[in-house]
Parts: sequence; C-alpha cells; structure tokens
Amino acid sequence: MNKRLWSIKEYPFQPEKLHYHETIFTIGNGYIGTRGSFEEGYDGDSPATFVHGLFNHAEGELAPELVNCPDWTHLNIWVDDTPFKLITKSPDPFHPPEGLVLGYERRLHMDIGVLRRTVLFRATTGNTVRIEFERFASLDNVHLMCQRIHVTAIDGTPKVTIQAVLDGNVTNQGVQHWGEMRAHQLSEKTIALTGVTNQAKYQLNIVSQLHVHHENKNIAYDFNEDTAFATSVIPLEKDGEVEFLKYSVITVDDVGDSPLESALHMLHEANNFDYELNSHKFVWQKYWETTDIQIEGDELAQVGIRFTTYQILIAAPVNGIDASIGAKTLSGYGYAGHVFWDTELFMMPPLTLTHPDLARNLLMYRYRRLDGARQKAQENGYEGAMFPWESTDTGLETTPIWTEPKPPDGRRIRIYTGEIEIHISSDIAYGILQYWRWTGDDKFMRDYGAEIVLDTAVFWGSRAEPTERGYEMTDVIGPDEYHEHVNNNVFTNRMAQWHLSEALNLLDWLKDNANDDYIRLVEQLDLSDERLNLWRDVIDKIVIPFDEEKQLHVQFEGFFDLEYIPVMKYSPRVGGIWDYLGHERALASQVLKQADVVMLMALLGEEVGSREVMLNNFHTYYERCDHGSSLSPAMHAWVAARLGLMDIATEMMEHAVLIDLEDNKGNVHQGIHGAASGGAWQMIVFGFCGLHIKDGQPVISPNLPEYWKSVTFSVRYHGKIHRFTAR
Ligand code: IFM
Repeated sequence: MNKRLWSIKEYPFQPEKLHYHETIFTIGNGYIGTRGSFEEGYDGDSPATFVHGLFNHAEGELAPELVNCPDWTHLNIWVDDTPFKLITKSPDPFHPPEGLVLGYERRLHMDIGVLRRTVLFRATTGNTVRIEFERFASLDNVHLMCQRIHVTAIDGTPKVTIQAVLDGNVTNQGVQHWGEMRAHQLSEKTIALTGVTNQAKYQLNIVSQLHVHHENKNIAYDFNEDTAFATSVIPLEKDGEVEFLKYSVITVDDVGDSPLESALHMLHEANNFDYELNSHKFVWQKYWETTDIQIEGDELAQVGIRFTTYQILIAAPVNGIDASIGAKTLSGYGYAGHVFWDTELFMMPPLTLTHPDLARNLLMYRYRRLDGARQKAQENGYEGAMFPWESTDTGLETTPIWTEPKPPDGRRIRIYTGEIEIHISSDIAYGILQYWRWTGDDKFMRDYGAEIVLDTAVFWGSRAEPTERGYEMTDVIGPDEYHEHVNNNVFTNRMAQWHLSEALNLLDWLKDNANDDYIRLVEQLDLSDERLNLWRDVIDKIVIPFDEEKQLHVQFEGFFDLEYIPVMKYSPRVGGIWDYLGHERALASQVLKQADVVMLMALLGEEVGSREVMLNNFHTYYERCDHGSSLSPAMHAWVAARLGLMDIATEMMEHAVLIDLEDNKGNVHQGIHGAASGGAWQMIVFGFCGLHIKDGQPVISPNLPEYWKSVTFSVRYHGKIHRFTAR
C-alpha cells in the first residue's frame, strides 16, 4: 500500500493553519467526531467533540446546535518540569526557551482512521524526548476512544509526567449548553464526568482510565467540581521508554437503562490497545473494500477522493444511532450541526451504493421524524409531510430566521430558507427511491420508505397552487439561494412533478406486491381517488418554465430579466461573488450560487430534455454560476462529464475533489463540507464513469479526464458487489 496515497500529512507544524488542520484531522466513528486539536492544547485552538444527535437550544440563541462535549483527548504533559507545548523557537533569543520543539510530524491515516503525531521535544534541563501520539475513535465499539502516548528518552534521563484530564468546563465558542457538569471517581481507577444539557436535558457520561506500561507505574487521582485528573510520573533512564494509554468511553442517555454503568462496563473491557486497534482496523477494512475509488494517473485526485470518502465514512451514523449527518459532519461548528438536503442527495448516495446499511440508517432518521414534517405542513396550511429545511434531533424546523450579526455594522440578514426552500421533501423521496432501486430492499420500502414518499407527495398535492396556467408554486427558494421569493423554480416544480409520478408508481407496486401495506397506507394517509386524480392533474399541468425559442429551461420566471453579470471575469477568487458585489446586487442579478437546473440534470438525466436542451441548459447556467456553495462544482463536473464537455468537467472535478484539502472556499475552519465530499464520489462514479442501471444490471459508460488512465470502484446492487474499471 502506498502510504502517501492513504494519508494526509502536516510537516512541519504550521501554527498559522491551526484551525484548518483541526478540521482536516478530525477522527470519528459514526457516533462521535473529534477535531484534530492537540492533546496538550494550543493558544487560540478550537477543540471540539460532537456526539451524533446531542443538540441543545441554549437560552437566547437563534437555534439549537450540536453540543461541544468534554475533550476526551486532553492531556497535560511535562518533561522534567517543563510543560510540553508546541513552541518552535525561543521567544527570547538571549534566554533558553521553556522547552523547544525540535521536530514534528502529524499524519492522518485514512485507511485505518488513526491520527498520529510525533514530536521531538527538549526540556529546559536539556533532556530530550520523542513523544508519539496515537488516537482513534473505535469503529468496533463506537463508544470507545483510545489514545497511546509513547515516550522515548533521546538525550539524558528525563522525568515524564502525564496527566489525563477530563475537563467539564466546555462551551460552544462561549455558548453554554451544559446545565450541570460533575466530576467524580467512579471506581478505583476511573475518572468520570456527568453532564446534563440545560435545555434538551441530555445526560452525557464520559469515563476514562489512564494505564501506564512501565515498571515504576504510579497514578494519582484528583478532582474538583467539574474536572478530573489521573496523573503519572515516570523517571526514565537513558534511552528508556514508557507507554501511556488513555481509554475513554462516552455514553448519552441512549444506551440501555443505565448509561453510566454501561460506560464503566465498556471501559473495563478495553484494556489492550493493540487488540482494540486491530478490531477497529478490521471494520475500516470492510468500509474501504467497497467504498474506495482508485484513480490511476492522478495522485492528487486519488488522495482527494480518499479524503472526502473518509469524511463521509466517519460521519455516517452506524446502525442503532438515531441521527443523520449535518452539513459540516461532526467536524466543526458550521451550520450548528444541522441536517439539510446535503444528506440525501450528496452524502447518502455513496453509502447507498456501497454500505446500504448506513444509508438505511439515515433514512430511518427521517422516518422517525415524520411527525415533525407533518407538524410543519400543518402549521403552514398544507397537508401531508413537509420536511424542515434544517433538521436536528426533534425533526422540527430549526432554520434560524436571522444570520449572526455581521461586522462592521452588526447587520443581520433575514433567512427565508426555513419557510420557503421546500424542495427538500422531494430530495428525501429521491434518496429513498434511489436506495430502493439499488438495494431492492422491499421490506424497508413497505415498512417505512413508502410512508415518507407518499405523505410528502400529499404535501406537494396541497402545495401546488391551481391557477389558469395549470399549477404553480410561487414564493419559493430553489437550490440557488441567491434568489429568494421566486415563482416556479424549475428544480422545485420539476422534482415535485417527478415525485408525484413516482408516488403513483409506488402505489401501483404496493397494490400488486404488498397489498396489506397498500390498504394500510391508503387509509392512514387518506389517499383517496380524488387525491390521486389531483396528483395526476398536477403532473400534467405544473408550470415548468421553458424558453421555446432558445430551447432551454428558465430557472424561474423572470430570471433572464435580471442583470447579467459575466461571472467568469471575476476569477480566480475564493468566495462567492456576493463578497464582491454585495447582497442586494447579487440578489438582483443572474448570478447563481450553485447548480440548480444543472443539479436537476444530474438527478434526472435525460428525463430533463433532449441533448440539445441539456447542452443549452448547461452552457447558460454554467457561465452564470459563481459556485458560492461548495455543493456546486461536483454537480457541474458530473453533468459536464455526461455531456462530454471534458475541459469543464476536469476543471470542476479538480475544484470539487480538493475543496477542503486546499481550503478553496476559505472556511474549512468551520468544518468539512460534507455535501461536497459526497458529491465528489458521485461526480466520479455517476459522472466520469457513467454508472447507471440498464436492463436490471449496473453498467458504466466512461468519459474520463484525459490524464486519468483508469478508475476502479465497487458498488452493491441488490446485495451483490460489482467491481468496475473504467478507462
Ligand atoms: O444545503 C446547503 C445549501 O444548499 C447551500 N447553503 C449551505 C447549505 C448547507 O450545506
């Protein structure tokens, strides 16, 4: 295995990119995500551990957010009496430094989900040690987190002190979500914290043990109200070595009847680092067996796609965890951990096609929140289920209605997406139908999926406005969020039309194949003949704006009356064109934030129109799009590759696959762009390799970038693994 193509490295230490690396080096296991902050801390750092589903709405805040939990990685270290910190040069040239870092390397091993760091450190005494850090969040037991710290005396006979810390004094960048936080000693060797969030009342337990592999091992325990310490002091001989192990277990009040006891039990079971590491590696191997894409001829894209896929895999909740993946995964504070359409249309498809159990879990998250969607529909005067634009643990709409105040004048911008960005209900239906098509999981469809697809179809039937032109949907926001309060957005209307017709097909299938479920759902959702006729009428007559003369779709009515701005002129640039033109002007122009009509072509392919229409659509919207959203480049690459526009496809691919590694949106410090990560996988598999189902079998029709020699990947279709090599 070529390590270079399976890992991300920081060498030497780059303090100016501290927050970027904290995000990039996130580890996780589908239950927790922990940013790559240093064990010993660093001035201005932003450590965070998020647990799936642990949201809280603190008083005075605009919306609930994922709660930052106590940092299980935290360690204080001294060599002799010099605190171990990453100081790379002496602050005062005339005095010896207080400890000096002589060497540093950090590497994320994506093949096995392990973060390692090696530091060569000289204490004020002149004694020098090499410290090797290793951490992982076990994929074998997702409640378990393991650390190994190996210290070797390089020069002299240093005394090494390690203090394992559980510090309950944590906030979300100043916002307090913890109502109570208590440190305690749980058993002779176990330090523990128990916290309860101040609004949602989730109880979190985190328990840790420090183990020392050395003949002189000794550990002292100490506690104050919200912090617990386990401290060990080891005098090393010349060339001596010591290994410290810290095991931590996190449970929320979701594990059995007694989460604290479960935590303690799991902690007692974990006492062999190599055994835990091997069990963890074994699951990773299974993950990669089907998910990995091998690109021959492009090492940059190879590392890029492994990185984006790794990010999806560490964020995907494993079975039994009632959560979905937020827009920034579990890697940062961005979007407060909220779940958007990013999940079903961007992050889920790679899972649907490679690890359908993980995809199913995401769909179950939506199923369990159907009542929230029904409540939203009702509150807005509609029928059926209308999913929230931003979702958290409750399933209610949680989109904030204002942005945070922006400097310099503290202005806030009104956010309307929670009220009128309604396409998410079709996006979820698309995710379900795609899951069904690829897995053949009829049982899921009968028991859960159909209810979602049908009740969201009920919503569309009630949302479509009958007018003399047919049916319209006014006052919406499409995927391109630069344009608010628009009428008849093509993406929204066309996806609703597609959704309704899929719902009718599904009903036919249920009638023939699962009649009991058909009868149950018809009754429960009131799928009367009258309602189904309404759906048929909407399908026939919904307004899909189209310019007959130019043979192209019009993103929404009146779009081409807006100011035309040649977006390409403003390149190269990092952010969206908003940053240059300002909010008002961008809103009043034809500049698009992201793929909208292009996205529709990615999802529905040739159903959207003839090749001529597809090409007209692509060229028209591509030159107007500023990719202000990270969701955009991969979708453009996908569609361009299908249309054979290889220069554009290749350029967009390079942008998409390195969005986070190259920080080409400039905001990686806020977290990974989960949708862009999932989009990158789809861009390669569906776009460049042209994977599709033909005559009941998956097949490819590749159009690769010129310098790619081949792409190899696997997918599961109806339970069977198919391996493809595209050239
Ligand atoms: O869901 C996206 C949206 O399409 C664009 N703004 C960011 C959201 C979260 O990623």
